[in-house]
Amino acid sequence: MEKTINGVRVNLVRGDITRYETDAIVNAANSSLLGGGGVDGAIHRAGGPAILEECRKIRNRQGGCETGDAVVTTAGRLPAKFVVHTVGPVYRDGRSGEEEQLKSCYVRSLEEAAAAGARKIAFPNISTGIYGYPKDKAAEAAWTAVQDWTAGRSSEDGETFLEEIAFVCYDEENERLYRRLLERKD
Ligand code: AR6
Repeated sequence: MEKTINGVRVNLVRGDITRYETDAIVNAANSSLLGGGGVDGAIHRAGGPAILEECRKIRNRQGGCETGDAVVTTAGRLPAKFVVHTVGPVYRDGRSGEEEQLKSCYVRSLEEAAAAGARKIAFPNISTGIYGYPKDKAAEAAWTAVQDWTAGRSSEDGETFLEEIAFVCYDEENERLYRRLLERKD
């Protein structure tokens, strides 16, 4: 399904993010930037070694990526131009700053993608796999962060750089949760 918020098209799709045609694909990475399982593994496998090569350079330069922050690399063989690697929080009890960190992942990814010149960006459901963030709470945080960021951009600049933000859900539950949020009148 599709919805326009603050002048930006928001697309909700179910599937494998590595196959999604966009400018920037967001990776749910870890602070080492050296790869892992889940969507991180899938992106490195599909994109090839050029991604890891750039990740190593960033690591040498700045020692990795902190939770809530984001860095940009090539997308290698993927259809996208860039991969934005962000590091979601590991969910503990919901009172350890997880929500702010997760929102920061979305905001920093949007900022980095914008700086790289992307007009379209696709997000996986950051932290909701191996990092154990409850899917309903994560979807709510993601949606709020994206709404707030697009609202801020459009009021400052008159128009946003972005054409499309896609939420690419791998599982049925996430797709259902995002659908409910997009259908909500707010
Ligand atoms: N396309 C879209 N979404 C996917 C794909 C895919 N190909 N594969 C999995 N997902 P996770 P995290 C969904 O575990 O929780 C890695 O080892 C998945 O169903 O990939 O942020 C990193 O290196 C889930 O909804 O990321 C870190 O160490 C969502 O992507 C750690 O996992 C996120 O699940 C990060 O954990």
